[in-house]
Amino acid sequence: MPRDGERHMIGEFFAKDPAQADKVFFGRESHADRRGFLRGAGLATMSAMLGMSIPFHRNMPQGLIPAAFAAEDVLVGKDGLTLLNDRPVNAETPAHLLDDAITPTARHFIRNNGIPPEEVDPANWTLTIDGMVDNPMTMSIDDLKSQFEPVTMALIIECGGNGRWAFDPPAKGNQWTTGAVACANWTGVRLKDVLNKAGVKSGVVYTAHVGADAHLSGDPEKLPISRGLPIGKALTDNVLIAYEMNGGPLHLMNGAPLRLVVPGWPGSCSQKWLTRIYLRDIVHDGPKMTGTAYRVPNRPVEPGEEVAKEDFVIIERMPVKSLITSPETGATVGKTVEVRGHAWSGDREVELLDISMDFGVTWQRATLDSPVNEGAWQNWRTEVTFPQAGYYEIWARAADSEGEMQPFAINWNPKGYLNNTMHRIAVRVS
Ligand SMILES: Nc1nc2c(c(=O)[nH]1)N[C@H]1C(S)=C(S)[C@@H](COP(=O)(O)O)O[C@H]1N2
Ligand SMILES: [Mo]
Repeated sequence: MPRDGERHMIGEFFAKDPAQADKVFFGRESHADRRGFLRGAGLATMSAMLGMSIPFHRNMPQGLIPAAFAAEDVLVGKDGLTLLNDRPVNAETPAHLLDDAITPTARHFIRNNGIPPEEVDPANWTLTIDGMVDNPMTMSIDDLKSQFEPVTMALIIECGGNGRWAFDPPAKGNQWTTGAVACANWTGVRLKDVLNKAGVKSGVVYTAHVGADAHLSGDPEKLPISRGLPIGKALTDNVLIAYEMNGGPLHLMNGAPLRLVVPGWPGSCSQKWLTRIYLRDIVHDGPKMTGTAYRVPNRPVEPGEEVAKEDFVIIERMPVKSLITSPETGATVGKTVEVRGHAWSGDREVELLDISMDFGVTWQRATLDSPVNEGAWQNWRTEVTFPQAGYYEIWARAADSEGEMQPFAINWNPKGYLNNTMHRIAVRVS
């Protein structure tokens, strides 16, 4: 095994400068070029780090980081997640492991932009509220618990890039399939209550969030990510500062001991390892708020189209979407099977969920539960009877209270956000 520092080198290189890393290791000039392979200096470096040659290096898919470099210990306390990157740690949950109405802590996906704090002490953790407030405050977690009404809610966190793997031309970043979404039970206090106690000054337009994780470069002056919310969103009832996850402590990778949970908006709004929120009279301009991060074009664009920076807008609510969590894709089932899953739509309610087993020619309506609270996903189920043995696909399609329905074709955008195409699974009927 390579030494610890080296082990992370490749992952870090890809994280910092994916275009350059692609060029060095795979000889690709652009992400549209799928013919890249490991060669030249890139191959030499990788082989040197492994301490031996890679006989089948020509078969390695573009961008593949050898499993030998992936730390085995980064998913402690997680169950069955797929590791997409080990520095920063990014791991998603296979759809069939998201079958529970409430996602167990061990199955909540992980999306890190930087390096999490190694140890956290809930007893000495503080949260500062400042910026444009009447009374700046610094509170311990015990202060939060004693001064504000505790609330427990089932809340969805979904990464803005969930589904990015399907983009063609591909988009840089984590190649999430369907598993960067979860709905855990979060206990905490309302952000609204805390901000109102601090006193929101007139003229405030945005919040700004700060966490205790470190930038990948190790530069202590840099934050890996600092996003914010329009003040109107921050003052809604289901935005929580959470100190408990599923009745227990937060998992360290999910932001222990304190985080924001902003359901229905890109997961990046839900700052982990939360230490500070300050209020601003401008749209927050922290890392990953500006440029094209978490932004989409203000109009539909052609796949591969170049979009001018000024035509990008900040993503707010996440679109209508659903997931089939049972059966597991690829399963062999009997002639009649219960199909079930979840559906959600940021800031809205899902009104119907249809499934098809004949490639979208006919659809059957599933039984759809109401959300247990605003910001939770909705469970659905239906029984399907197949006409005869053979290969089938089951497709699921949700529509929400505004009539927005999941599309079949991807709504391509340069950064690979908001893919809410229908979920498809394969089943074999014996
Ligand atoms: N401090 C901090 N907060 C963060 C991030 C991060 O890298 N650092 N990642 C954000 C992103 S992009 C997402 S999608 C969610 C993921 O939350 P999870 O890792 O608990 O699933 O956390 C958000 N909060
Ligand atoms: Mo994210």
